[in-house]
Amino acid sequence: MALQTTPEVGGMGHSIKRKEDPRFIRGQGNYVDDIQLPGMLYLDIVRSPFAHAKIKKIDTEKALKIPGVLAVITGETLAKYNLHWMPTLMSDTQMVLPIEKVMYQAQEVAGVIATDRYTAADGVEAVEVEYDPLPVVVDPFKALEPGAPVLRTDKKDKKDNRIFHWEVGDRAGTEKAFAAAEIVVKQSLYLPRIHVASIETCGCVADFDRVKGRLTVYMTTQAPHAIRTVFALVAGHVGLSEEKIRIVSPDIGGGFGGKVPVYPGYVIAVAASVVIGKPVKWIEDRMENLQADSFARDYHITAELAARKDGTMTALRIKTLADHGYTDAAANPSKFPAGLFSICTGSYDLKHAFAEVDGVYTNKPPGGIAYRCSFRVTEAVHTIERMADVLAQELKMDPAELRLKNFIPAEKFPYKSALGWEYDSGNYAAALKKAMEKIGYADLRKEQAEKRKRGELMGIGISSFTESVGAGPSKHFDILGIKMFDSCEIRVHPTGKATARFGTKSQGQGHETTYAQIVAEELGIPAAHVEVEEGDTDTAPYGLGTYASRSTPVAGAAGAMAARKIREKAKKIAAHLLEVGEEDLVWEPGKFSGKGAPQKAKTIQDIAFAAYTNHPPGMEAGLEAVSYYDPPNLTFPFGSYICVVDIDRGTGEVKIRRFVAVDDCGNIINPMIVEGQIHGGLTMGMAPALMEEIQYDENGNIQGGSFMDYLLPTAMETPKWETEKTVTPSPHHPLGAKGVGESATVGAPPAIVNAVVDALAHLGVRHMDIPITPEKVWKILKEKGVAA
Ligand code: MCN
Ligand code: CUM
Repeated sequence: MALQTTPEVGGMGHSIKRKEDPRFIRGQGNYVDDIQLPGMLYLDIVRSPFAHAKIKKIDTEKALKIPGVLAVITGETLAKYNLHWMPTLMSDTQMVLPIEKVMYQAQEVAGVIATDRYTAADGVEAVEVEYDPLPVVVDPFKALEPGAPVLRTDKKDKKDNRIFHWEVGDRAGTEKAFAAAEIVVKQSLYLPRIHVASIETCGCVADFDRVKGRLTVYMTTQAPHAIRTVFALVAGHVGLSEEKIRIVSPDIGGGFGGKVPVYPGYVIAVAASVVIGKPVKWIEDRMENLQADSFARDYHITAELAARKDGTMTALRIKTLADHGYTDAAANPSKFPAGLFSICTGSYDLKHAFAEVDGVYTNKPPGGIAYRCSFRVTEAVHTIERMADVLAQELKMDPAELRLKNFIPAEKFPYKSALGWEYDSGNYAAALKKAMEKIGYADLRKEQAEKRKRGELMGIGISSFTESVGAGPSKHFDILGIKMFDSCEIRVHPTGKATARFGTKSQGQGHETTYAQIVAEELGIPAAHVEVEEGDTDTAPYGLGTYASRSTPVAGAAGAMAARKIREKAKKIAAHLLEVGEEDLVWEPGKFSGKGAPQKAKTIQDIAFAAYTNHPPGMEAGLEAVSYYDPPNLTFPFGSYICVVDIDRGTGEVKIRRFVAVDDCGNIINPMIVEGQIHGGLTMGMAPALMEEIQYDENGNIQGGSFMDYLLPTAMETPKWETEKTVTPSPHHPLGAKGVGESATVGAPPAIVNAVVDALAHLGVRHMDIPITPEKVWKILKEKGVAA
């Protein structure tokens, strides 16, 4: 895209430095835990050591005797206000605090309110709870067996542990295609439970003002407006009505989806503040964050891919068991219990597909999908990109050749997929070819063949993913009935500077910079003079928040549309000032001039001043606009990643030697920020591919509840990422942009797995589940007799 604005204005395409960084780099960010209010109390939470147990007794006496402990809140306390249960985003129900039984290890059992954090922790130690252990269901397959203990005894009609059955596609047509197939490959895959580990854990400061009857909650939320509405719906009956609630998301130290759900801790803090009339702070520690907050994945998948002998894919069939823990608290759009899993046909021109997903209750923490993914796209992409390689291996075909053969051709866009999506634009072959060229694909294959002769293990893996991000359109996407649009309000001040407010909330993505660039692009006001605000429900227009890489596709579009409304008004003012007709005006970023008379021009700053000092008779003063944008479609960013690995035959360690990522997110607002998103995303894709997993033993004890067992990559394990791009604009987005925030996390894992399997393929290895730990690899090497 040609640059329209100068670097000083800094519109689209300029890598201007992030406005937020001076405060972040200097440690001057304002996070929830930085907030100190007069008289503030602290909440700490008693948690269950058992995964499933009856609560016989909660004895608070000793705790209440500790000087500084003011109250112990239990399920019984909340039940008085009917606040002991709350709805989840998937219209299931979740305990705030239990009365009868606990359903997973680390579940909230009681809240202790004290004058400082340490006393609150002492209070937690002193609360005595008597439990009576119940049979634990950990395995989702066993949970569905007849005779399995029914977990949700609170649901009177519930006779089993199935949450939902969901299916999509043409079952009969797909079966026919499979029956007629020349070749069928089948593979089971497991994407384990993982957990985002943002630098900042979750927390809030709830501040109820008894005089005004007003509740302010500073909290780590990616969706402040939606949270305000949920609070009003849940607590309206105790007097918290929506205009009396203010949610403020200050700076957020990483969200990655984990800060979308409502956690019991927030509700307990709010209830405590309302009852006591003082501000109450609750901040999770790292182990609480890992053990009790929303998880991701936990998908048990069986996939079948049908093809012709020449490698043409003909049909895809997928069956999935989704472990949601004790309640379905997934952050999904309401009508999509399996999120956007139906993007599983990926980048391929598949005529027939059918997918089904069953959601299951187990004794694990609730949730689903919170880990840098657009509602289960990660699981879908992993499946199809793995299956493409399984098929290539079966046919002894090069995996790049197989992909190039099956890609949806560039001229077929907009493309209607077998499972119902309309892909907006794409050029998949161009991205893969670019990646192959950059990495030197042909030479690497030669090197691999030579190394194999010498017994060295080297593999090359490809992933050509398609993402679907930016929910709405609101006709398909809603959360608890709230339509998924987003918003922007721009005010241009008399001196030509602007304030722009959005319904989203940055957690590190750089919105203060990129949104300012959108306004700069559309109005020519330098990005440096556009102040961006988000996250305060008292000031920002209503929006659905930041997740599913929707900020650019939806709120960014709203920004462009609001700016265009301002430009329309500015044009009328310019015509008045220049004494010409509107039709005789030409716009270039930052000014209107007369047709054929460029010396007669009025800058946006001149016009802004006039809007308050000399506006045309009959026109309202001021220069402001608001837009609520409902996108006509999702955007479909894509890319091709190629990974080269070397495997140590002595230790089984996988070393990523090279990783080339070619991404296409349409027109780019800030190339440097996009590159940063991709670097971070790739590291966050490598993590589950090689390291991260949360397991439970048969008693439901978590086996990854601290950083001692839950491994995160550091700079040491992170390779040098090599990034490239192609640009295929979105035809429906006002700026031609697509989202990019999750692309790399979605695209990277299968490239890494495919590389490892490729290194071991000649030994008869066809698939490996993530995380690919040295131990797993070493066991294979040992078994095949090649361990050094
Ligand atoms: N961008 C751009 N040009 C494009 C697309 C995006 O310049 N064509 C810029 C945007 O303006 C924005 C950034 O890239 O500054 C990401 O934009 P977008 O793809 O719209 O994603 P969101 O802003 O909606 O961010 C959400 C996404 C998600 S869902 C997760 S999870 C994730 C991710 O962003 N969490 C993050 N990246 C993260 N990065 C940080 N630092 N912290 C997180 O918690
Ligand atoms: Cu699923 S993580 Mo992001 O969509 O906030």
